[in-house]
Amino acid sequence: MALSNHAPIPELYVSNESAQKLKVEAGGLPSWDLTQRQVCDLELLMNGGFNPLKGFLSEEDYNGVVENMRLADGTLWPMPITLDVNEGFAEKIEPGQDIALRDAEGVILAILSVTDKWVPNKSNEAAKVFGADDLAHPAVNYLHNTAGKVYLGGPITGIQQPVHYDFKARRNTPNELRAYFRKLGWQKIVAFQTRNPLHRAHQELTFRAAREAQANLLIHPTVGMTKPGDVDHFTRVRCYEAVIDKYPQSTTTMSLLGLAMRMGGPREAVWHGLIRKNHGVTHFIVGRDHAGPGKNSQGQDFYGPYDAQDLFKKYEAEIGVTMVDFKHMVYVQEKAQYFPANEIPEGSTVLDISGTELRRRLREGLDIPEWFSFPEVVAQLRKTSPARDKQGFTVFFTGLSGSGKSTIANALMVKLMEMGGRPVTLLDGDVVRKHLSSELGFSKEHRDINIKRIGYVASEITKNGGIALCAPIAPYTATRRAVREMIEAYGAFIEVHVATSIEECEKRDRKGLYKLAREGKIKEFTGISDPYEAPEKPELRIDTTGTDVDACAHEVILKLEAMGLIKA
Ligand code: PPS
Repeated sequence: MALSNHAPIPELYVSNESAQKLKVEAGGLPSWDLTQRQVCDLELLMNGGFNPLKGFLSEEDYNGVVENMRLADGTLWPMPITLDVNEGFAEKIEPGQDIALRDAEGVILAILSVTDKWVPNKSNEAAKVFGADDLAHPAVNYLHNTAGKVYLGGPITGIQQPVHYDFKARRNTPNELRAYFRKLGWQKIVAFQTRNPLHRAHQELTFRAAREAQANLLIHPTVGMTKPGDVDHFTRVRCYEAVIDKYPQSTTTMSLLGLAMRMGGPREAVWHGLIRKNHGVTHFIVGRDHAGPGKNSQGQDFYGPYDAQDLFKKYEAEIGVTMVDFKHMVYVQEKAQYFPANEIPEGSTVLDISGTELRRRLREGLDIPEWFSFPEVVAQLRKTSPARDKQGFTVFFTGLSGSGKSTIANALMVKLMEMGGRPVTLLDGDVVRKHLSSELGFSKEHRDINIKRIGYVASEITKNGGIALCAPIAPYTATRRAVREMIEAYGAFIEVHVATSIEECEKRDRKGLYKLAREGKIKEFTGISDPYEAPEKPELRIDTTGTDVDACAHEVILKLEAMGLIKA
């Protein structure tokens, strides 16, 4: 029976009393520490956001969902909600067993009664659910590189909600929203899903949608996991709060949804519709490229711009939510007003700023016009994306022992300190080995641990707006790439290959180590008895042969200037 948007929706929680008892009993069960994404999924399973699911999918339901978007009983459900675990854990678990599901702090949130255990065909899942087995898709990358190899399925007994310390008052369960709508007598509600800050085009679009549907408006942003590289949710919520009072209070409300998005385009739009239905919504806005993951490995869009609308429309009756479709909104200068892209008056001047252009303007501290966004929103965004010359960054020198890395890094440090403005930290190879990595040797495994420690410290410095200068040998390409990824989440990473030849390094032999290495008295010595994989495309390559240190450090300064990281 279809639920009215006011009636309560079934939850998977047990009563408070039973929860206390269960929690004690669950202490003795095998337990699984949930990943961040699994905590998001579990919360929506337990509070009815994923109704009619009663737990993590069984193998039969999973196959149906992957192959034709339906559970085994024929119910429409487009997204596999599975509990992925590693092989080591899976070996110890058999169907029929109960397991305790814990959050990152070890709190028991639920019990899973395992009915199914199987090894999924991930390539098939990627191709069917996301349209391509291509690692450029964030959910496909997650599936292959983060998710465990084995899936466990079965019903859930909910013990308690995951604890959120952030924006508590803005988070609502489906039943809380339903009760709110009931109290206010809202019959028609149009929801707007977003993972981005709201700019004027979004406001215009949501206004128009509410007007067209003659409905109240629910701004329903996702604050679980979104696309890697998105504006963090703390900043986004501050932006939403800055905009919400520009809406009429009597017909608009905002609530945060702790959903872990998959960026699955068309299938995701259908899923979003079902989730909103559970939250008591009657209409849902599906815009251009809804939940789009960006470009594939061939540089093309994964989905067509209106594929999501087409699929939603096809299943609209079954979803039980009316789609409000919207074309991309653009600003028409002469009218000083926003129009859907297909309704632009002839001969008018259209203004638009893409997401990429917005990020560039924020990075470079350039103007963001008022027709595009609200000054309060821009101010929040500028706080988290200061201009490039105010952001943290890391200069990572790599090269053979004695190539001149430390010497150039020291000279560079002095020059940057002379300029002032940001704190500078030098993580020199030798110094790190003394203070951070004193127990490590020079095997590949130990070198990798050493470099990842340096990368972690440098990423923290970069995140907090400082400059990290690193000068280890760092002989392995893959490890350097991992460090780059850690740092680029927060700021620029400049790899400088100090490409002084092995002959020159050995000739200098400032520490006498090459001689000992040749005599076999030092084992695994880089360049002599251990490999060095030279970077193929570093931001800068310097050969110190015949060039003085000052000139080398100056080359780095010029590079930093060209990248906008320092101002002359
Ligand atoms: S690594 O590979 O990045 O972890 O190495 P790193 O931490 O930079 O340490 C290199 C310094 O340790 C000294 N040393 C050796 N280097 C290479 N191979 C072997 N087996 C070795 N044993 C000791 C050497 O002095 C390096 O210092 P630099 O400043 O590079 O000359």
